[in-house]
Amino acid sequence: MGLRLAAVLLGLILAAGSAPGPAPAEETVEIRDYQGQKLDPFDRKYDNSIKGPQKIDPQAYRLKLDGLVAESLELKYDQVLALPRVRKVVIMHCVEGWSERLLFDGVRLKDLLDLARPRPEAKVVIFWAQDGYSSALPLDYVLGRDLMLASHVNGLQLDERRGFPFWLVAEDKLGYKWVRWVTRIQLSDKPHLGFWEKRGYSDQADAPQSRP
Ligand SMILES: Nc1nc2c(c(=O)[nH]1)N[C@H]1C(S)=C(S)[C@@H](COP(=O)(O)O)O[C@H]1N2
Ligand SMILES: [Mo]
Repeated sequence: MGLRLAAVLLGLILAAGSAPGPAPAEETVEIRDYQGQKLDPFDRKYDNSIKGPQKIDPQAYRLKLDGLVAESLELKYDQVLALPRVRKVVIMHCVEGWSERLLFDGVRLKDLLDLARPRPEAKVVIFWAQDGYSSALPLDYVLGRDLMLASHVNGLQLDERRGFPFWLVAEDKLGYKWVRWVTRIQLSDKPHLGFWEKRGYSDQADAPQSRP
């Protein structure tokens, strides 16, 4: 093998080695066991969402970032996915008493927000969804807890039921903070009561610490 070819091959191997693993979109088999942890299934029969599953056209979809930001943005699905990918097992607790342990792939909210640059007055992050649903979290919490916006669950791309294109992984907060079908992320200096918060559910929404 020529030296030149060897160098090219080495370059390819190094590039492959530094990639964050196989792109989740290429995975077709659901992951149900991850690093020794049993995961709950991607598919579920029930859906408690206010208007049921949402159909979003991936081509027409734009994620809006606006409000108290230096630069308002509209990002395509692929532009969001081009950010550094993160993968994590997280448990979601619904206020009704059930919970789900799932493997999430997505991007950091911090990386997304960095693109729009929140103004110093911004204190609250409001997540809006295709079905008109919303919920909000303190900016400090979103950044401090290093929350992610998920595109995949158990290695599979989100679907109409799970929340395609993006599902907020509101770690340690109750399920109603986990906004699905996210279409807009708005920065504000005022508290915002979301769909369930307006109907009397806690805006703090702390989840139980663990699941038996
Ligand atoms: N856009 C949107 N996101 C939503 C909801 C909703 O109705 N609309 N329901 C929330 C609630 S209450 C829970 S527990 C989780 C999971 O809801 P599911 O049980 O209907 O899957 O999604 C959350 N995200
Ligand atoms: Mo819920």
